[in-house]
Amino acid sequence: MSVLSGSIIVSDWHRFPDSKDFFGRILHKKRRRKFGLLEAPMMPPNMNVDTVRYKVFISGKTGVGKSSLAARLAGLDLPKVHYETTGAVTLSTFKGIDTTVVFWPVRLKESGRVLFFRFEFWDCGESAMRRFDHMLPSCKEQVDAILFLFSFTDRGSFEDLSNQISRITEPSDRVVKLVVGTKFDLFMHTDVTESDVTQFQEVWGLSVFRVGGDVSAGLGEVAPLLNALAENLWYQDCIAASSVSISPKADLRETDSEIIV
Ligand SMILES: Nc1nc2c(ncn2[C@@H]2O[C@H](COP(=O)(O)OP(=O)(O)O)[C@@H](O)[C@H]2O)c(=O)[nH]1
Ligand SMILES: [Mg+2]
Repeated sequence: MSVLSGSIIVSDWHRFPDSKDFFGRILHKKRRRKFGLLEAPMMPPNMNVDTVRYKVFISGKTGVGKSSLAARLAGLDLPKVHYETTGAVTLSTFKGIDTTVVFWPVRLKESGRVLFFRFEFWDCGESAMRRFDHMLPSCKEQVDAILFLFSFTDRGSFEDLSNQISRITEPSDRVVKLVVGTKFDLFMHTDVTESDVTQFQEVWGLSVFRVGGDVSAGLGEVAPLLNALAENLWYQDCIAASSVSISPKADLRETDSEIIV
C-alpha cells in the first residue's frame, strides 16, 4: 500500500519560498544540476541537513521509457532516439546497467526537518537482463524501491504489469512499489483508459503516476513522483526502525521514528 500523499512530507514544497535555498542546491542557471555517482550538492556548514540514500530499480520492457524516465527525473534532456541501454557510456556503469543519481530535498511535516534524498536509479536493458542472469539479482540487491513501468501507448505493457510485479517481487519483500505510466503526452493514442488505471489501483493498492512530454515544466513536473518515492521510503524506514533494533541506517531511523509513528 502506498502512503497517502502529503501525510508525512510537505507536498509541493518546491513552490514554497522557504524551499528556495534547498532546491537552489540542485539547480544551476534554472536548470537541474547533474550529479555523478560521487558528487553531492554543496551545503553550507550552517545548513543542518542529512542525506538519506536509496536504490531504486526501474523495471519494464524495452522501449517502455525506462531510460527516458531516469533522464526526466534527473532533469536532463530526454534521449530522442531509442537505443537499448548498453551501459557503455559512463564510468559509473557496468555492462547493461545505467545508474542515475538524483538529489531531492524534502521537508518533513511534523518536525519541519529538511532531508536530502539521494536516489540512485538503476536502469537495466531488458535484453541485457535476459542474456546475463546476474543482472536482475544485482538490480534487486538491497533495492529500496521499484518503479514498474507501462506505456499508455502499449496496452500489452499495462496488461503485463501484474506479471511483472509478481515475477520481480515477493509479497514479503520490504520494497516500495510505485507504478508509472509513460508516454501520457500521447494520450490521443492511448490504449489504456482512466477506468483501467483506477481499477488497477484498487486491486493492487498501488499508486499510478503519469509522465510524458518534455521536461521544460521543471520541478513541478517531477515533484509528484519524487515526493511520493521519498514519502513511501521514509515511511518504510520508520516502520522498519520500530520493529528492528539494529540496521545499517539505524542511527537515522531511530531518531526519526518517533516523529511520525
Ligand atoms: N512521447 C513520448 N515518448 C517517450 C516517452 N518516454 C519515452 N519515449 C520514447 O520512447 C522510446 C523508448 O524510450 P527509452 O527511454 O529508450 O525506453 P527503454 O528501452 O525502456 O529505456 C524513445 O524513442 C523515447 O523518446 C514519453 O513519455 N513520451
Ligand atoms: Mg533504456
